[in-house]
Amino acid sequence: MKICTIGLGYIGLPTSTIFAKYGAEVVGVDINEEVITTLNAGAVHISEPGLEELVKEVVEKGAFRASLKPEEADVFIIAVPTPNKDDPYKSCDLSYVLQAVQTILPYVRKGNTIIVESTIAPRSMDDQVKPLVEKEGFVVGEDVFLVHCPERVLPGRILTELIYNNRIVGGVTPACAEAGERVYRLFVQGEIMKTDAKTAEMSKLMENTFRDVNIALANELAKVCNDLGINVLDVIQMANKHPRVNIHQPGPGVGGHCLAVDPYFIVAESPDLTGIIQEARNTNVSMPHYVVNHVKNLVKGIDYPKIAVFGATYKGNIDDMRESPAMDVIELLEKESMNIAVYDPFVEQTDEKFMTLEEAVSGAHLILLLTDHNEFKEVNYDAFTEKMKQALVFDTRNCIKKEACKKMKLVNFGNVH
Ligand code: SAJ
Repeated sequence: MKICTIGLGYIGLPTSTIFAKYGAEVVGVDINEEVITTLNAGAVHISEPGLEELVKEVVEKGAFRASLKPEEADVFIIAVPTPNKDDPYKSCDLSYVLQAVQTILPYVRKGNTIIVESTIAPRSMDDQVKPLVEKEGFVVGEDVFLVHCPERVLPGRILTELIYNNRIVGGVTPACAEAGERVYRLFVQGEIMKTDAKTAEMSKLMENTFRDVNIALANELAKVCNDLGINVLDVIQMANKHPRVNIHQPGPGVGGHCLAVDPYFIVAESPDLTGIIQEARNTNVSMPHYVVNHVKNLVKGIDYPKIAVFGATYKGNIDDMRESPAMDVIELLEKESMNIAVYDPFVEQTDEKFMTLEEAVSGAHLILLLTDHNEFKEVNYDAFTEKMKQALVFDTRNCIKKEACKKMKLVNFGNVH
């Protein structure tokens, strides 16, 4: 089977190389020339556990190569970004997907399958992608098979989850779903669930919305508990002993290119029917401000306090800063005339705010932990007390152990009130 993938980012590259490992001939297409050169040399431009080794392996065995131009293939897979549009409801910007479809159409032949993996608004396949393919004279479901197969992998565990997660294969017609299943059978060991395209679109969006709404509930609970002088972390621990309750973790907000983006795609389609989703988004978006208000209290009375920020990425143990709430907190703190020193072992120190651990804590009035990297869970915070002007940590992720802070005052969402 020859596969041509469009987009070699966080999803397109791991998907392409897994297909290549499991026997397909894969040509991966991207518009970035540097990405193409890097990959063809067997190196990677994104960090994900195991990916570099896999790219090297499939390039060396000649199963994968990167190119600026698409080629004829049996299967085309589109994995390009779908950001929010700059409109009041932040609707789904489908332009990169539609552009990718246009780019491959000259290479599409009868019998080919076209798969969109990018996360898309409900009805995009039926209402927007299908007409483009029909315009070329193809009958969808007979000549060309059109499928939406949303990716559902967790950054940091992509290569494992690609193989073992259950997979939704949404065909524009039942024959399209059959064709999609044949493609993913090559390596997927989870269940392959066949459905129609619009059900697949909505299922994917709702998975991330479910998580966003649940995190919002935890964040709202944190605010209420702090207001009433109750330890929210104890409350969550107690409540989660109930067999059917699973309250999520409060934190400085929700980031990444999925949870902070996808719920709006549903809202934009049905604004009058999505009160809960909208309110959850607002709650999560409010969290950086909430954290900053607590920081202001913790350093009250200090002129130009130095804040050592631990972590800038949107979650732990990855290098991705997209929609990171930590970056929002940093920006807000700077507006409050504070001296911000950021340490993140996963981020290249390109900006003068980013520095080494030593430099960040030296002379600081507060360590503000915003990302739960493993390294931050293992540090001995007491070792910093002499270097700091004030021995104080605010752990917004509840990940620092009490034993690491015997001399240092440890504040978290449970006791910040
Ligand atoms: N977060 C909290 N509290 C929690 C859990 C998470 O504040 O209890 C925060 C994280 O710190 C982070 C954000 O939420 O800022 C999102 O992180 P995440 O680990 O929940 O998810 P993502 O965005 O890395 O990946 C999600 C996954 N979706 C679900 O778990 C339902 C993944 O399976 C999807 O493939 C991915 O979105 C995607 O691409 O859509």
